Parts: sequence; C-alpha cells; structure tokens
Amino acid sequence: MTRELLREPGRFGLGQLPTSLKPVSVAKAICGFCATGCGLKVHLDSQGQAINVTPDPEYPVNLGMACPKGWEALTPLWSDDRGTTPMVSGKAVGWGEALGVFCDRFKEVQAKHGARSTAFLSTGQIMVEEMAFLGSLAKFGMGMIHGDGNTRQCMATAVTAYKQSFGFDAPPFTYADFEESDVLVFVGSNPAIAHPIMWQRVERNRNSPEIIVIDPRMTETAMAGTLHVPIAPKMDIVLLYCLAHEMLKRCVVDREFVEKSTAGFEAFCEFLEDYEPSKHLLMMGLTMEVFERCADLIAKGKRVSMWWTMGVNQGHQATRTAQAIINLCLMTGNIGRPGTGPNSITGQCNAMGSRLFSNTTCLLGGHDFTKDEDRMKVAGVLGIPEERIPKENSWAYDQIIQGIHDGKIKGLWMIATNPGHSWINQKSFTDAVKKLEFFVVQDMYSNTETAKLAHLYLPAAAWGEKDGTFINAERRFGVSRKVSKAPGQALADFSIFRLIADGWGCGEMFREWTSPEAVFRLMTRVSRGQPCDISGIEGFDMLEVCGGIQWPLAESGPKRDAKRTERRLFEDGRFYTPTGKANFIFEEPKGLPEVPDEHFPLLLITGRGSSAQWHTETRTKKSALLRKLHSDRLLLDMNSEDLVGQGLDDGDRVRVVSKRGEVEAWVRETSTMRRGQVFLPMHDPDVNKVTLGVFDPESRQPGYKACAVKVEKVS
Ligand SMILES: Nc1nc2c(c(=O)[nH]1)N[C@H]1C(S)=C(S)[C@@H](COP(=O)(O)OP(=O)(O)OC[C@H]3O[C@@H](n4cnc5c(=O)[nH]c(N)nc54)[C@H](O)[C@@H]3O)O[C@H]1N2
Ligand SMILES: Nc1nc2c(c(=O)[nH]1)N[C@H]1C(S)=C(S)[C@@H](COP(=O)(O)OP(=O)(O)OC[C@H]3O[C@@H](n4cnc5c(=O)[nH]c(N)nc54)[C@H](O)[C@@H]3O)O[C@H]1N2
Ligand code: SF4
Ligand SMILES: [Mo]
Repeated sequence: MTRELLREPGRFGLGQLPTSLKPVSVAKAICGFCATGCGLKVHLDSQGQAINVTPDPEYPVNLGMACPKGWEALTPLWSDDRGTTPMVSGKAVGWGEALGVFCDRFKEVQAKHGARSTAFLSTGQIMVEEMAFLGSLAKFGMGMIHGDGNTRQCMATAVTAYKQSFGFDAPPFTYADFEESDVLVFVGSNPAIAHPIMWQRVERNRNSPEIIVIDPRMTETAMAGTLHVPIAPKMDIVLLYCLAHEMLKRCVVDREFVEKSTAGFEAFCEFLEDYEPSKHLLMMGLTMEVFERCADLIAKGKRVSMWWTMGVNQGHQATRTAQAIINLCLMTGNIGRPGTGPNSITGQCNAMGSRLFSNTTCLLGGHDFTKDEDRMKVAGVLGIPEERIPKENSWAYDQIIQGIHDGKIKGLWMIATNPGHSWINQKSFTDAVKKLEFFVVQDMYSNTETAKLAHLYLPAAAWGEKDGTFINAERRFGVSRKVSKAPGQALADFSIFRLIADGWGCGEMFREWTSPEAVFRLMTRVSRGQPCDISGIEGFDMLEVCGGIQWPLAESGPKRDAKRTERRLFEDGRFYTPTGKANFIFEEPKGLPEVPDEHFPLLLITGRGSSAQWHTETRTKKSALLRKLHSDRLLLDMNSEDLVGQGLDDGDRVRVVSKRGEVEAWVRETSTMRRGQVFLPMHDPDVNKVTLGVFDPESRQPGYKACAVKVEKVS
C-alpha cells in the first residue's frame, strides 16, 4: 500500500491501518507554504517516517487550524517526479561529478570574466540557516557580489517602505491584532484565499469589527468584509492621501504622538492640501458615499489596523503607496497599541528569513554591506577576514537579469524558485538564460520550467526532509523538523552548501557551520544589538517549547520574556531611525505605466486563484485532493458588460494578448470584476508571457498587477 493511497481522504480510519503504518510518535513542523506559519503535528511510524499531518492545537499561530495546503503538506514529497540524482545537461550523474562540474565551471567563468560575472538567485522558501549559508558561501566564500531572491517579487516594497519610514525593516504586528482591532483595513490583500488561517484569526475577532477591503475586485475577502472599496487599479496612493486629508479635516490627528514620535508631519500636511477627495473621485473610480463611509470608519475606529499585501507591493509606485498606509497610521496614532499598525503581510513561509538573513538585500541580521562597522562586526562574529565581505550592495533581481542580457553576468545559480514561470514578462528571463555560460538550478523537482533550462541540476530535499527555522509574517521563528527521508540522492540544501564549500576550497571559513542548529546559534550572535536581536533564543528546543518566538528577544534587558506569546513593536513610541522618530514620506502619484487603449482595451490584474494552488504549482499540482479544489482550466474573470462588448459568451476559449505575448484561457462571467478589468490567476505557466516588466523605482519590485490586454476568441 502506498502512502498516497493511505492518505486518500476517507479511505481508512486510523483503527483500520496496518500495524506497520500506525503512527507511534509525533514530530512538530511549521507549514512550508505561506507566511502564516501554521504549526503542524506530523504523525510518524515506527521507522520515524511521516504518515500524516494534523494542525497543532497548541501552536499560538493557528490554534489547531490549517488550510488545505497544510493538510496536504506531505503529498508533494512523495510524487514520483522528484529529482533523485544530479544531472549535467539532462544526464544523471553522481554527486562527486556534479560538485566537480559546479566548482570547475563557476571558477572558469570567474577566471575569464571576474567574480562579479557570477550571481545567485535565492528564495523565501528554504530555512533561515540554509539562506544564511547560501548567502555567506556565495558572497564570502565564492566572491560573488550579486545575489538576490524571489522575495524581490514579493516583499521588497514593504522592506524599503519600513526601512525608510522606521529605520529598519520591521513589521510591527502580532496576529492577536487581527482579533483586537475594531476596524481592519485590507489594502490589496486577499487573505481569505492567500492566508486562510490569518483570515480565521480575523473571524475570531469579538468586537464585531468593521472590515474594509480596498481591492479593484470583489474578492472572497471583500464579500466577507463590511465595506468594499473598489479602487481603480494602482490608485490606492491617491485614496490614501485623500483619506489622510480627511483625517486632518476631521481633526482626528493624534497630535501628542505625532509631536513626540514622528518627523515631517508639517510638510505632509502641506502636501495634503491638494487631496480634497471630491477632486479625485473619478481617478479613484469611487463614489463619494463609499469614500465617506471608509473615512468615517477609520476616523471613528479606536483600534484601526491596516494590512497590505501584493495589491500594494506590486506596483509602479509601490513604496510610496505602502508609506501612504504607514503615514495614515502614524498620524492617527494607530501604531504600537493592540489591534493597530501599518502591517505588511509576508507571502512565503520564510520571506521574513530572506529579508533578514539571506545576505542579499542586507548583510546578515539586517546589517549594511556599505557600513565599515557592520562589516567588521559580522566578520568578527563569523571569524572571517573582513575583506571577504563585499562593500557594496547587490544588484536587484531585474538588474541581474539585465546584467545577463548585457553580457556582464555569465554564471547563475538558482535555488528554490521557478522564474521560468513566475518572472514578470517571462521572455526577458528565458531569453537571458540562453546567454549564460553556466546555469545551475537547485530544486526538489527536476522538471520545473526553470530546471529544464539548467546546465547543471542539483536535487534538493524539501520541507519535511530537513531541520531548520522559518520566520513567519508576525516575526515568529518556528522550528520545522525532518519527518521524511528525501528520495534517491536528493540532499538538504544545507548539505549541498556544505559540500560546495568544501569542494570550492573555502570549507575552513565555514568550519563552525556544521548543522542547521549551529548556524542558527551563529545567527543569534550576529543579530546581537540589532532591532531583530534574537540573542536570547538558546536553540531549537527553546523555540519548540515556547511555541515559536517573535523577534526581538535579546539575551538581557526589558525585552527578555520568552513566555510572552505575542510581541508587538513600537509600544514605547520609539522607532529605529537615528532620531527615534518615524518619517512621513510622500510623493506625487504617477499614472499607470501602460494604459488600456483602442488596441489593448482591458486592464489585466493577476494574483492568487485559490487556496489550493501555490505559485508555479510544482508542489500543489501533485496532490489529487488539492487539484479537485479549483478549476482545471485557466479562467479569465470578466464582467457581463465586457463580455457583451467583446462579443463573447461565458465559457468561450480565448487568447489574452498583450504587447509582449499571449496566453489561452476560458472566459468566466462574473460580477466580481469591474468594467474594463479582467483577472487571471498566476498559477498557469503562460500568464507571465503577458505581464509588463515595470518596477517600483525605490524597491525594484515588479508591478505584476496591471497591464493592458485584448481578448480574442479562439475559433
Ligand atoms: N493559496 C495561495 N496562497 C498564497 C500564495 C499562493 O500562491 N497561493 N502565495 C503566497 C505569497 S508568496 C504571497 S506574496 C501572498 C499574496 O497574497 P495577496 O497579495 O493577498 O494575493 P494576490 O492575489 O496576489 O493579490 C491580492 C489582491 O490585490 C488585488 N489588487 C490588484 N491590483 C490592485 C491595486 O491596484 N490596488 C489594490 N488595492 N488591490 C489590487 C487583487 O485583485 C488581489 O485580490 O500569498 C501567499 N499565499
Ligand atoms: N503574474 C504574477 N506573477 C507573480 C506574482 C503575481 O501576483 N502575479 N507573484 C509573485 C510572487 S509574490 C512570488 S513570491 C513569486 C513566486 O515565484 P516562485 O518562487 O518561482 O514560485 P514557486 O512555485 O514557489 O517556486 C519555488 C520553487 O522551489 C522549489 N522548492 C520548494 N521547496 C524547496 C526546497 O526546500 N529546496 C529547493 N532547492 N527547492 C525547493 C519548488 O519545487 C519550486 O520550483 O511569483 C511571483 N509571480
Ligand atoms: S494558512 Fe499557510 S501556513 Fe497555514 S496551513 Fe495554509 S498554507 Fe500552511
Ligand atoms: Mo510572494
């Protein structure tokens, strides 16, 4: 009997299991899909192998709940298309040969074009310790300067916005805030689909809260909320300035907080003079009633929390939009108290780990590559020569791809991300790869769109097949344990990095990096004195006993209180800027980069389609159960007026065409879309053939959410 059969829903009750497959013990894990970071109990057989998963009722995040992906977390591990051996140009080889090829080819490229010609692209989906190892090995060991992660696609805007406004990348909230607010505002965020257990936490709120959902689409979250604000795409920034104008007019400013804890408010007030709401209604696509209702609720709320996700982060003026949310919370004093905060929700299970410990956009532990004292400190803790640490910041993801086009990057190492499907204006990525002299992909599957393009493929163990920590959206470190054996010769990313360090000849530099827990302890030391100080966390066992721990937890001082299950930032009204004050930052709104016209008359929005599908679907499509929870066709959502206007019927097969490419889909007539706008879920490999490569200038995050298309019937 295969494990897959065993786990078919309703097939066997526990009492009927053959003795060999009865669970005899339990291990704890943190779900490896989204940033909610649910605690799971993995039931093990007598060999210590996973049989099944149930949500952990004691974990403070999910309180015994899980979404379909969590329940099905084991199935993707057992699919028969896992990568089981390294491969050179599609031919299976042993690890010895693969490591030889890896080191020889990268060294060859570096010898020919310099170390700057090699780069890596990492992820938000491997463990903190693995990220730290990868970033350190590549930069300190192999001499790379450029390395970024798929978190650029996802969280770069929030990172930049927080850094500029608060002085550090510091999402202030804790999930209890979902339950303690009396007004929750979701901006470009669809947690009912994308973070289902966060949404369950909202549903537990006992204050009968008002729930405002700002989204061009009437999403599942908007339907469950109390006010839907159907903002015109990318006009949130105008709406947020108008709301700030209105707060001023209604005198709901928290003067004491503004005075004591912020800088730049006067200039902001002056700037807001132009944001008389009635002047901007047309541009925002809103009626005065909806605007006023939204303003009323925010003005009257005692504990207002504002939550944002990709509808904000992915845009051509995303950082300023995120800061417009931050400004609104600062001026109304909705920060540092229960149920408040300008709260960015992270996406991937370890996006927060990537933000702080991947050595890409910042030096390990939120340090700065460009600061002498930071490099000296990190070098001291790691026991490496300071010269090994680059003095400059890396190029961003899109700049690395441009660098390939320009012939500056010749060797690329890609770990746990699949941009052959997910990168914006996908062709710009696939064309670039063809120009590389050496391209390595390290993934749990050898058949992803990206792995198929690799010269060298390295088979990785997945979540559940290795130990390590993730940091969830509320800054909580949680431990996830090995509960299943990796297939064939697949190895934990951590072990791959270890082998490469030795093969490259820099193993000595990483002599202390013997296990994930050893690296975790190193990182606690690196973090000392930073806002994300975790020097008070002794090790994995402590994390497990405490139900995860939110940063900061310093070794000593007032924050030392490991038993506190909820930890919120800025309770003392002090921020991480040199003055201790938070900054008001603002800028004139800019129009859409690609406006629909007579040739491409519709605006395409993309995002998450269902709670059962994960990104490029390498994992979720392996589960028969998850596949049953969404349409097997790519559906294009369109409202009935556009349907008539385009001469289409519900269910028609169509081509969605932009200036860059096309994708086939089936039309679904729906009242959730406004006129002139259509929606495609991102999970189909062709959707990014259509998207427009625009980037927020501050964060360099791609603006996946808006481009002009036309729809043609396939006859
Ligand atoms: N099931 C599932 N869950 C996931 C993921 C997954 O792939 N599948 N991915 C995870 C990851 S990495 C991430 S980053 C998160 C993403 O989580 P979300 O950001 O919540 O999901 P999206 O659907 O990408 O975008 C959210 C909403 O933004 C809206 N939007 C588009 N343009 C605009 C705009 O201009 N203004 C406003 N206000 N709204 C706009 C869209 O209509 C959409 O409803 O989900 C995480 N959770
Ligand atoms: N059109 C459109 N495109 C988008 C978005 C959108 O809203 N619209 N959203 C963007 C966002 S927010 C994100 S985060 C990206 C996500 O884009 P990707 O990062 O490309 O998506 P995933 O499918 O999660 O890719 C993860 C890869 O890692 C592999 N993997 C999983 N676990 C492990 C492991 O432990 N080790 C190794 N080595 N490999 C592993 C998986 O098999 C998979 O191939 O997509 C972006 N693309
Ligand atoms: S909500 Fe996110 S973390 Fe929780 S079970 Fe679902 S995918 Fe996993
Ligand atoms: Mo993401």
